[in-house]
Amino acid sequence: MPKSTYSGKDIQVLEGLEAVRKRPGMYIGSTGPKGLHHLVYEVVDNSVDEALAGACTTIDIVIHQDNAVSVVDNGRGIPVDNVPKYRKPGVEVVLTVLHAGGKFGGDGYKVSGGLHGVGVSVVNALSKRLEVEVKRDGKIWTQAYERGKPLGALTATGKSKASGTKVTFWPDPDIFEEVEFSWDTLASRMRETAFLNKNLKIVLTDERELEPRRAEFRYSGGIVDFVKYLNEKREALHAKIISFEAEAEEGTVEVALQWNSGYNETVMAFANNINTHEGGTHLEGFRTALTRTLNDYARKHGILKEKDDNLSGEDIREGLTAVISVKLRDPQFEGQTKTKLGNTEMRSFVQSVVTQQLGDYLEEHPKPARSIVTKAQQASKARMAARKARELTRRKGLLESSTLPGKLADCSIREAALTEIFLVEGDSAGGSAKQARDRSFQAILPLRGKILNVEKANINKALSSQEIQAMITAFGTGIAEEFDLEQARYHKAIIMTDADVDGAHIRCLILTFFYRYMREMIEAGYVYIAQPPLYKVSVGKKHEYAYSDKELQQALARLPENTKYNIQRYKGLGEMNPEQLWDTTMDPESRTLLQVTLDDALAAEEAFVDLMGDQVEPRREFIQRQAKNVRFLDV
Ligand code: 0RA
Repeated sequence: MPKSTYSGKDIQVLEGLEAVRKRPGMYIGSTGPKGLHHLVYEVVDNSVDEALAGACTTIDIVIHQDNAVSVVDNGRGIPVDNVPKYRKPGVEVVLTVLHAGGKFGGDGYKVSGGLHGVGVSVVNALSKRLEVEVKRDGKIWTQAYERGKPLGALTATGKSKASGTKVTFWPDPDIFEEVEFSWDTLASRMRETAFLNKNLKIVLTDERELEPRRAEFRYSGGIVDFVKYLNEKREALHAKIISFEAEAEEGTVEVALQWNSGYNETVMAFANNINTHEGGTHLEGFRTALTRTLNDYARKHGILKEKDDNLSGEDIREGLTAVISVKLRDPQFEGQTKTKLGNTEMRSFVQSVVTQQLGDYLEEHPKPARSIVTKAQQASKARMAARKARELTRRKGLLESSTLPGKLADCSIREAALTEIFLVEGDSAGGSAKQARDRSFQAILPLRGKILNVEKANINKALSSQEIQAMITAFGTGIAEEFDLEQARYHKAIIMTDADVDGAHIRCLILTFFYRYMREMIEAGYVYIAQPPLYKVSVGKKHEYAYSDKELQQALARLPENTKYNIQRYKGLGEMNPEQLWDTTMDPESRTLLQVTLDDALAAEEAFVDLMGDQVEPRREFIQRQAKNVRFLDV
């Protein structure tokens, strides 16, 4: 009798994929929209690795009508010959063995680390169906899987002179909360990927629309085009983007930068194409070099006098838009979200490259050099004035019994991890919220009307706004360079505004403030948006709340036929009595909170500039683009 060909290796493989299905969060972060989109990134990253190896020029991504996604590349194709250890074709190993993706590759720079690089096998495990087609060695090879298990062997089904891989997968509805891909999320990620891989063509097609939507991303300028794009809607301080690159034993570094006349710093750092949100050694090297080089230049040319203090890093980075991209062989990712580069050799490498090349640039371009230094000097003056003003407020505060804002109704518990603060639009809703709250752990800060748009103001002006001062003192963290997350007095800051246009505007203003001055609060997951109900459906004495139009339809559909009902549409928080406000929006047992994330830094940055910036045209375009998603408008 022939022995079974089923080996211990097969059992290990099945156990591996079972583990992924049991705890998907461990592999893709979540089973919400973020995790769902991660499936696409995982496959695309494998294609990008082919591009990094110089073997792939085009990646095609198609969202199909049934929310299946295809990723097609013209790389080398996943190897089809048997892997001795598994006695199975490379394709099957890559698709069923955890972390097998890079095993056959050379030792080039790979997209890997953090949640990335978990392997295509994870996508396979979390798909109700997956089909792979490989063109390689003159043939077309195909295989299909269900929930990670092969339905048959890899088979040659045709001939082709081309090479490449096509993966089509149907995310498993048993795993994901909702299987619905977002065009905006995918498009913005693919644009970013294209910026980071000069000349790589990425085409995204959405077949769910009557008229398929298509976008093509290909940038011959790479990260220079990235900076151009980020600064497009801003007024540049110098016309040409400064850029340089270098390669050495440590790896490669590319930098592109341009200052604009605004007040914000937009510096994005990547390591092996991964957005290192938490920064790391490459960013530290960049910052140190930037500060030193500009101060040296300013002194050498007498723009800074002997008696003057050095310009601070923050002053120098005011209005700076920059992209730093390093590639290295063995990236170490650290930090809470594994997006902080840890390789120490990158600090000195980036620092010396930037010091050298930025120094040369400044010497060769005296006009932009002077504008940049002058702008930093102005920032420095404004910051000093702001600091004085702040010290004054603090001292004044000390003379009073408490430094907390008068309008704040604080909670009694002092343990920050257990407490929350509601930022409420208007004094009247603030009043209801104060009555409704559980005062032991919920604090209320009413904000009057439209708070200052910090996108259009420098730090000095921002700090002189009363509402902004109130928020800062209430949170206890300080801002900008003095920001300290540890000092946060609450671990939930919940924005609670009306469900109308003004409410949306105020929410946007508050988010802009967080984004520009307390981004770490968002990164730490401390910022939330309250979800008041939109409707109340009453039948006799009973009632039910609906939080969306869909929920309203569902609630109505549940009613027995010919039932008389009444629908109340809530426009303002003030229309609810305190008890209703508690039940629907504030009670942790029954409420829904939306956690604000910085998932997509690029999309966030864009949206903030579009919505809150100086120019009207981008805002109009944004609104027109989003018009189809608008549920209702108040007139
Ligand atoms: C393993 C080894 C090699 C390439 C790949 C996997 C590969 C995986 C994916 C996933 C999507 N597209 C892909 N393209 C390639 C190296 C191949 C070689 O050395 O010839």
